[in-house]
Amino acid sequence: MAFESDGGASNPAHGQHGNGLDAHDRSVVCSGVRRKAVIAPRPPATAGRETSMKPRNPVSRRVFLSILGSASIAVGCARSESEAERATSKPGSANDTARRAPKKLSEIVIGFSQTGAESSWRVAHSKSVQEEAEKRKIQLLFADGQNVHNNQINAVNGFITKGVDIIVIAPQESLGWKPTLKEAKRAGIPVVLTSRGVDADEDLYETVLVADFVWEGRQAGEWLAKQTNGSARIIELVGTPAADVATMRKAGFAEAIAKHPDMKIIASQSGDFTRTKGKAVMETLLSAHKGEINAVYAHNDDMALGAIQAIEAAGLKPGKDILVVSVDAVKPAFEAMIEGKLNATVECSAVHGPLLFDTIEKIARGEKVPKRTIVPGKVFERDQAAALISTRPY
Ligand code: GYE
Repeated sequence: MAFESDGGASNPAHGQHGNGLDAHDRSVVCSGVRRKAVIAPRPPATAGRETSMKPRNPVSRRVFLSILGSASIAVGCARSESEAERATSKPGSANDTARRAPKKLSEIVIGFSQTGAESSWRVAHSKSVQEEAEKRKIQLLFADGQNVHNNQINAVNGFITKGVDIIVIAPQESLGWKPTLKEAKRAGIPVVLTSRGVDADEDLYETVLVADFVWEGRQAGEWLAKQTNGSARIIELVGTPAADVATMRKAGFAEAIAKHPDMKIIASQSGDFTRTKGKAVMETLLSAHKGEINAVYAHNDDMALGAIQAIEAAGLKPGKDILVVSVDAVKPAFEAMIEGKLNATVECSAVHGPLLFDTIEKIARGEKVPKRTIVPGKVFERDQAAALISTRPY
């Protein structure tokens, strides 16, 4: 595929919202002059499929259309796919990626399938992506999967049918993506994964932007080992079991505590990355294991915050009677650390927007991007919280 760069000469004064223009006949204002930009049609993924860029539901569509400055007009506004290319770009096997028309960055449309809004981390992640799209004046269609795998599959299939230029997926579950990714590949639409990975061949997506989830689990385990001198009876609050992040945070933690025979996981149960479920699970486990528990490892801050409520409701002191360590480093976790209720959190950056759009722009310019980019994190302890809370970006 090939896109053209804007040369960064966009003019925010001309920004529009919800234009709902057709792919074959989209007008853009170039340097104050209204012109017809010929945007070549994309070859359909399947015969008879809709190729129009017109949203089915214009209300749900977030449009950030960039209007170009003069520098980019010369190279961008009037380029189109040649007839010859059109004739040869027909759907084929997954290896047969369709040829795509050159486009300016301001003309590309990104379909973003988000997991949902299960945690403070996720809300911050969505915000970061949406704000960056707006900043760069790139159109972003946002689909909230509401934590239902099939919603995400349907959203991505819809993006393919609409003919978006790039698909971004923050997958709730790692399995079940292969047919949809193959379909995207067949349609020549690059796929970028953010926040979690999928269980599929690497050639079915361009790149994945994630943290080192095993490292995060290991950090939590090592921190707890140090605090307890290698002796603890632990409740593990697991994230969404079908997500790679949960499996990996579990594995990293297990690896760290395996070196300490007196560190035992009494119970390991999913709280689905939510505060409500974290609380409910912890309530049950506190009464099932009365007097036994002295540590909680939660795969995210939200579940830890729910567990803290349950511990308090049981008349115990979180952070003291029961040590609590989790992952994410969201602001509410810093507040809980300041209150002495959470002991430590392992940072997993939610600010993916700038990196994501740098990556998208590289892909759009035809540059190679690494298959995997690891967003680094660090461990924050209770004592550091008061000094650092104002610096937290999410
Ligand atoms: O840690 C958690 C969430 O996929 C890295 O998902 C993400 C995780 C994050 O809801 O809070």
